[in-house]
Amino acid sequence: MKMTFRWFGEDDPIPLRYVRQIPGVSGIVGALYDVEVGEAWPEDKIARLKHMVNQAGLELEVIESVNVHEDIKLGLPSRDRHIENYLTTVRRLAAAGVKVICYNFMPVFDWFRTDLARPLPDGSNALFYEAAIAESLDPQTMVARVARESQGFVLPGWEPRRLAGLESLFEAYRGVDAEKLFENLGAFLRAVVPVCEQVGIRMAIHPDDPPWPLFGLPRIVNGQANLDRVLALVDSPANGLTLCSGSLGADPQNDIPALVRRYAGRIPFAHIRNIRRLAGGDFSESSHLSSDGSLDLFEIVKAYHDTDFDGYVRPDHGRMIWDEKGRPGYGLYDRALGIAYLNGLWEACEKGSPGRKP
Ligand code: CS2
Ligand code: MN
Repeated sequence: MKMTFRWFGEDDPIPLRYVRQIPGVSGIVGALYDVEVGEAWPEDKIARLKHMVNQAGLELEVIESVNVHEDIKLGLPSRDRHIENYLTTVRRLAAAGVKVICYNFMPVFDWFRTDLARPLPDGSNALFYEAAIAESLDPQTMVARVARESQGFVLPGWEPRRLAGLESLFEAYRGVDAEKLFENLGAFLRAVVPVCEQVGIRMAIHPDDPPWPLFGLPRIVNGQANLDRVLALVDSPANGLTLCSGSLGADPQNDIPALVRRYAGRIPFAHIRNIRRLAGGDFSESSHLSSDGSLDLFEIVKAYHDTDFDGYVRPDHGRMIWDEKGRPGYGLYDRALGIAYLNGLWEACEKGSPGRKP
C-alpha cells in the first residue's frame, strides 16, 4: 500500500513541504490543470510538475485525472483525434514514471453535491448532497451555485470554460442512453488499454459520484453489476478501478468491503473516505472515522489488507476544520487526519494478522 495525497499544483494553498510531513505519504496525486480536455499533455509541463514534486521528496506516480473529452463519451466521429491525443498523454506520462491514470466517464458533470460547506454539529463543514435540491434545480442554476460556493477555487470537474456550453452538451446527450455510453466506453478502452499494457500504465476508472443518474444524464459506473461490465469490456489488469468508497457508498446497496474483495487485482488506486447516509437519499461527507459515518473503515481497510493490496491509496475528501480556508473537500487538516487513521488501521491489520513476519 502506498499512501498518497491529492495536490492541485502551484495554486494549491497547501505547500508540498506540508504534504511531505504527513506521516507515511510517499507521493502526490497530481494533474495538469491548464491543459484543455482532449489535448495532449505537453512533455515540458509534465516534466516541470514531476520535478517540483520530486524536489519536495515525493513521487508522482498517480495522475487524477486525465479527463476524457465529451466527444469520446458521446461517440462522435471527432473522438478519434481526442483518443490519439489521450494515447500521446499516456505515453508521455509513462515515460515520466507514472504508473496509474485515474479518469471517469460521467457525462457533463463530474462529482456532484448540492452544498459545498454544510455545517456539521461539531462546527466543521463538509460537502453535502440533498436529493430534493438536486431534483428540483436545473443544471445551469446548479453550476452557478457551485461556482458561488467554491471559495474562488476552480473545482475539479467544474471548470467554468467547459461548462459554458452546458445547453449544447445536454442537447448532444439526448440520444445517448446507458447502453450507448457503455459502447463508447468500450471503444475508448479498446484503444487505450493495449497502449497502457505496452508502457506499464494502469487505467483506473472512478465511479460516478453520486452513483445514480442526474438531470436525466446516464451514469454507468455505480455498482457491482456495472463494475463487472466495465472490467469485462477489456479483460486486462490495465483496465482497472479507482475504488472510491465514498462515491459508491452513497448507495446502501453497495457493500464496499465485498467490492474490494471481488475486484482484488483490478484496483490500482483506492479512495478511502466515509459518508453519512441520511433519509431520502441525502448524504453528508464526514470525517474518516467509522463511527462518524455509515461506512466501516476498518472492514474496508481489512478487505484491502486481506487481498494483499499493493496499489496506491489516498484519503478522499475531508471536512473543513480548524477554520481552514481552501478548496472545498481538499483542505489539509482533515485529509491529514484521515491518512493518520488509515495508517493506523493498516498497521493494526499488519500486526494483527496471524503468521506475520516478526
Ligand atoms: C471526486 C472526483 O474523487 C474525487 O475527488 O470528487 O472529482 C474525481 O477526482 C474524478 O471523478 C476522477 O476522475
Ligand atoms: Mn473519489
